[in-house]
Amino acid sequence: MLNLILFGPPGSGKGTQSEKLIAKYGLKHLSTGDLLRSEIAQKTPLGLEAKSLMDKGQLVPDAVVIGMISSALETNPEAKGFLFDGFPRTSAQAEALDKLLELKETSIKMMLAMVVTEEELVSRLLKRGETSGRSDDNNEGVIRARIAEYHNKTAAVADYYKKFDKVVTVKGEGTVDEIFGGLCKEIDSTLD
Ligand code: B4P
Repeated sequence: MLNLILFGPPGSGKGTQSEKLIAKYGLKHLSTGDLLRSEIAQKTPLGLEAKSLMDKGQLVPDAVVIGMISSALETNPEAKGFLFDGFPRTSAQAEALDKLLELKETSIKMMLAMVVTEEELVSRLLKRGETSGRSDDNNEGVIRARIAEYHNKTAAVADYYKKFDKVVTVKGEGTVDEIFGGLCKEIDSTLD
């Protein structure tokens, strides 16, 4: 199985690049952000709890997202591989993911970490907020809180995978196609 993590701060292009990567490599896309927004749209109790945290720019509890990923892995037994987008976001999530994959006798092949400056992140997210209807995108204070959560809790996830020599950094600024080219080059080099 080809299991990849697409990693980076909010607005680094994870969702954008995921669409292209799953099409090229035939992977199943697992985005915890998308799964949470689907719960919110259906007004489930989990969605209501998540919305109040997401609207403040905070992460939702580990147990909630680990549970969602666990059931998504169970419901896709035929997948050739998974692209994890926006997950894991804490060290506890990373450890849980390793255990879940071990049960399926597989593991993470590589973490692709996209690098983008903070000002570019804020500008992209404010721009998306003009049209997306996402309440976490239309307020600069909330966007900066999300970036702070990334530095406080999520950046350490890259250190976790560095211990296993699984992290490659990729430039996350430029055109969408240029960035996609950089990601594919790294993935293809592990498939040889
Ligand atoms: P996510 O849905 O994961 O969203 P995100 O990090 O904000 O954005 P993403 O990185 O996917 O956006 P993209 O760059 O593609 O998380 C939302 C919230 O859910 C979190 O704050 C948290 O509360 C919660 N959550 C999710 N997962 C969690 C977890 N595991 N644990 C706990 N909580 C969790 O797009 C940004 C914009 O940039 C777009 O408008 C795009 O068009 C634009 N863009 C992309 N590439 C560009 C380029 N090259 N040039 C210019 N613009 C570009």
